[in-house]
Parts: sequence; C-alpha cells; structure tokens
Amino acid sequence: MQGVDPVRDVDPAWLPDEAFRPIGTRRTLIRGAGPLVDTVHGEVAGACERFGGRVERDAAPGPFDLVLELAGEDSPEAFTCERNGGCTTVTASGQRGLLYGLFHVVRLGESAFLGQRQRERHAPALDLRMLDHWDNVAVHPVMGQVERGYAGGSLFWEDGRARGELLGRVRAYGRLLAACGINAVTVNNVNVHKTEAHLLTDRIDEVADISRELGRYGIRTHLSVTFAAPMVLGGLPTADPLDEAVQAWWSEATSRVYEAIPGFGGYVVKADSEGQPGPFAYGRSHADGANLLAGALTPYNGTVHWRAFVYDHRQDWRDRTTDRARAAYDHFVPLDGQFAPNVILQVKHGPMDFQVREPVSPLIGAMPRTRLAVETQATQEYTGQQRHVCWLGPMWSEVLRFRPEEGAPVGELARGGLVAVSNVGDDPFWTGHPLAQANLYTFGRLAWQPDANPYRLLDEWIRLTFTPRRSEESARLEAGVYAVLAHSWRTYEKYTAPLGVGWMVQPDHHYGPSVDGYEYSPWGTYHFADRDGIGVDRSVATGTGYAGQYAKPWAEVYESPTTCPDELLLFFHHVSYDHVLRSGKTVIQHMYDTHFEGVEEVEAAQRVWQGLSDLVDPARHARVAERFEEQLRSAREWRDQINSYFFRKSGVADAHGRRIY
Ligand code: GCW
Repeated sequence: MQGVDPVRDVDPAWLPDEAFRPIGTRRTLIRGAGPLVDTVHGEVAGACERFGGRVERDAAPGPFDLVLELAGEDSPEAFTCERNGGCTTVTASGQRGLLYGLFHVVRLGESAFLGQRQRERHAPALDLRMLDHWDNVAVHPVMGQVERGYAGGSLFWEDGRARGELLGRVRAYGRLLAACGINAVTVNNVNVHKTEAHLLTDRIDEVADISRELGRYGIRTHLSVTFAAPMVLGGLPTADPLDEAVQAWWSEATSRVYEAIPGFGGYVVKADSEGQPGPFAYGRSHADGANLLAGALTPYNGTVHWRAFVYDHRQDWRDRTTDRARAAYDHFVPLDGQFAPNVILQVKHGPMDFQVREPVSPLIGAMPRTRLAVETQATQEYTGQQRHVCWLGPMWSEVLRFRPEEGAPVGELARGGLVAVSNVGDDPFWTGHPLAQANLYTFGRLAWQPDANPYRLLDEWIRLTFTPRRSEESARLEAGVYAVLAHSWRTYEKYTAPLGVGWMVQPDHHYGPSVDGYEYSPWGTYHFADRDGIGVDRSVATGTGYAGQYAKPWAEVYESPTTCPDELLLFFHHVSYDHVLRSGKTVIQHMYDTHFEGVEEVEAAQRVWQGLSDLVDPARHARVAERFEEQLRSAREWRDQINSYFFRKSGVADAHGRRIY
C-alpha cells in the first residue's frame, strides 16, 4: 500500500510519537558512522519532522540541546549521559550503546533537558537479553501457529513463507524491543516440526530477511533446530553426536547459515524433551549433544542455547518415587564443567513449568562451571493466557533477587543471560491483551538491570504508553493503570491453584480450572488431595528428596513445614487441611479466603478500568474492557470450583459462612 509506513502504522505501544516530543522539538547533533547510527539519526529526524526540531550530523555548527556521539568508552552496549551548560550529551563507544542511549533520553522525557545532570554510566548487567518465539511456519492443527500463543498468528511467518510484505512490522517490533533493551530473538518454536526444520538449510534466506529487519535495531537472530537435522535434512542414518559424518554435516550446514546471515546468533535446542530427539537415543550425554553444535558454531562465535527442560513426560501417576521437579538438576548437575564455552544451558526459572508460583530452580547456582541462562515465560500459558491481566514483573523480580546461597542472586548467576518466551503475535496490539505489553517491556528492562525495582519499571511503561490529552489528567490516568496492574499477579494467584501446588488447569490448552485435570496424567504434575490433606511431600526425610537439591539455607528452610514459606507450602509438603500456616490461618480457610478475595480484586480492577474510559483511546479501552469480562467470568469459575472441591473433600465449612456450592 502506498504511503503506509510499516514502522509507524502499527500500535506504537511504549513508543508513541508523543514520547519523542522532547527530542523532536529540540536541536540534536549526531556524531559517528554506521548502520545503527543511521537508525538513531532516522529516529531523531522523524521526531523533528513531527515536532519542528532540527538534527545535524558530525561537524555542524551549534548550539545543540542534545549530542549523541560515538566516542570513548569500551563496551559495545554501554553509554554515558550527562548535562552541562544547556546541552545533554550521550556518549557510547558502540553503535548499540548509542541506540540504547537514545532510548534512555526518550524515557527521561522533558527531564532530560532540564538543569544539570551528573555523568552517569549505563550498561546492561547481562549480555544476552533474549526473546524466544514459539512460532511455527505452518499452522499446527492443535496448537495453532504459535505454540502457547495468545496474540494471534505469527509475527514472522505466514502461509509457509516468510512474511515478505510484512517485514516492516518485524522492524517495528525490533524497534520496540531495542527500546526496552532486548538484543536477541529466536524466530521459531523449540518444538521443531517438519516444515520448520528446513529453516536451517533450504529456507535460511527467509530467516535472513527477518534477521536484516531486526538487525536495524541491533537485534541478533537465533534459530531453533532439531537435533535430528542430519537425518531429517541431510539424509544421514544417524544423528549421533560422536559420529564424524554428523559433525561434518553440522559444520557444513552452519557455514551456510553464516554465509546467509553474517551476524547470526546461534542455535536453540530442546533435546530429549517432550518427544523431541536428542543424544540419549545414542547413549550420549547432553554435554556430547550440546558440544556437537557448539563445535560447529565456534568459528563464528555463535552460541548454543541448550535447554535443561528434560524430564519424564510419560510418568505413571501411581509411581510415587519419580518427581518431575528433580529432573533438571538430576540430569544436568553431574555434567557441570563438561560443556564447551559457547554452550549456554537455558534453565526454566522454576523446577516445573511456569506456574503462577514455584520455587527457584535448584539448578541455578549449582553449576558454577557452566554458563546458565534463565528462561521465563512472558506468554501467559498458565497465568491467564492474555485474557486475564497478570503483570509478571514482581514474580520475575523475586526470582532474580533470590540468592540460592550466601552470595550472588539469580540475576548475577544468569551469566548466560535472561530469556523470555515471547507473548507477541500479529495481533493489532501485539500482545492480545493490551496491558500484557507491560510484561514484555518489564522483561526487557529487568534483563538490562535484574535488581531494578519492578514497580518503577511499571511506572516507566505507563508514562511512555499512555499519553494524557491534558496534562492535568495524567495523575488519574497513571494511578488508574497502575492500580489495575501492580498487584494483578498476586490477584491471579489468589483465585487459581493455592499455596504453590500448581496446575489444576484444563488439560492440553491449560486455560480455566480443572482441579484433577492433571491428577492422573503422565506429566508428573500432581497435588495428591484426599479427604485429609493436600500437597507434595518433597522433603528429604519423608518425601522425594527434592528439598535437598538446594544449598543452605534453603534446603533446611524448605525441608520443614514450619519454616517453609506459606506461598510454597504445598509445593514442598503434604499437609492436612487444618494445618496452620505461618499466617495463622488454616490451609483450608486460606483457600476459601484467597479465592473470595481474588474475585473481589478482579471486580475492583475492572471498576478502575471502567473509570478510565474518558482517558484511554477507545480501541484500547474497549479491548481491555472486553477481556475484563472474561477474566471475571473465569475468576468466578476458579473460585467456585476450587472452593467447592475442597469443601467437599474436607467437609470443613467456611468460617465466614460465605456461599460455597
Ligand atoms: O509447558 C510446556 C508447554 C509446551 C512447551 C514446553 C517447553 C514448546 O506446554 O507447549 O513446548 O513447555 O517449554 O518446551
């Protein structure tokens, strides 16, 4: 279509034009050369066109309000920012640093141009800040196109072809990601099906097209590959990692990838997990498997992200000796020190699977000689599927600040970086639920600074995203959006599975309550509720021994129900319904209370949102309002099913005599 600017004619999310007004009304000088400096120039020039300011390059005569320059410094992503004598200066040695410096100024808004500013250095704590897309090229009959995707179809793939005509949208996506600090994207699902396997070889040009667009904003492209590629694509009789022909095949395939995409980041691999092929078939270890791919990538400085999500998904529920929570630790800790330097072991932040509440995986901190990346899930598989408001910032922040033992927190131990499964699709609001954009933004900013206060990041996102029509309305607008989001994760936790026990969801699609949905299934996800009590005994003394995978002090804290934090009690212990929590309430009364409260909190949040109808643009307001209807319906269903189920099991009445069906 003529006259359509693909970067700007999509939902602007946290980069509305208005956010560029302070820059666009001023005089800017840009010093330096290179493709990302051109991107910076393009951003400032666009802002000036809209707001009447001026931008010059290199040796132009001043004065200037803003100077963005490549100089000094020593790290590719760092920048400094200061303000003296009426001029704000951002200095970076690397082009990506300059881009991040520009977005820093955008975040500062008008305040970037007021008074004096001491020189401040900004650098990301983690080198790798990545989004993994679980996108398929072909539409899967059950999963749809995006596995666990709640925002429409894929942003990258359409009809089995790269979305040539929509690459502008990919560019706009890269722009949003760079503005919150993300620097790497995996463009396809870790479950690599037949069609998608070919992205590695005969369809690499399509990946290259996407990579070029993302590269304009400093984002590297990674690809999920199947471990069986030498057989599936190369026609070899084996994929044994110690077989020389297999090694040669990977080297050759990888050299072709780098011919097509010089800045390619590397491979992501889900092996021996939920039916994906892996080294176990050949009696080889996961270190052998990961090192095979690492060897092929070494000449190009590429990395392998090898996922630690390996467990028995064909468990017999009658077997009480197997504990899925133990699996990643049991499989991988013995391999510490055996991985090549360019292998990153990618570990889910909890031992199970992105439940609303889990302890931090005991693997993190237990492999000092391995680079670990921590994987989180922005896509809300178990947290309301982007129909419920559930801002995950506080949960991620708790994980990142957790100290497995005396010493470094998770945010430092994640030397291999922070990864999130993306929550984005081809939906006009990117994330289905417009407020789910806050998860994406917060993730990027936390990956840049894992010890940041998530609530300040929420403020930042709100101020960028929501523009008041009149400045006197901004306080009501910001307070309202904040009230809707800030405690939404805890609200969601209240009306769903209690006290860390997890699941209780409908099988397969994982939306909505079903207390016994996974109770007799092969997936290793049980709550063991009976008439007397509920929970999984993972103690060393009488249970599966999982608690013993932690270092001190946590092994001891989790071992006993009297010291275990309430919110994780049923993850670690099987207790009676009248067990008294540290809060002073019984387990059953806690369940009743939280389930009533959770629904009331959704009702309250919905009212707040309704009260913002005059301040939020109509399309966004309507979309959120519609999702609130469904959230409330669903929250009531959760409340009533959980309360009824446990009332029937336990026979204990609610102390407050509220209605339980
Ligand atoms: O929880 C499971 C999801 C799968 C996903 C898997 C994984 C991509 O339900 O859909 O597969 O986790 O993380 O590999």
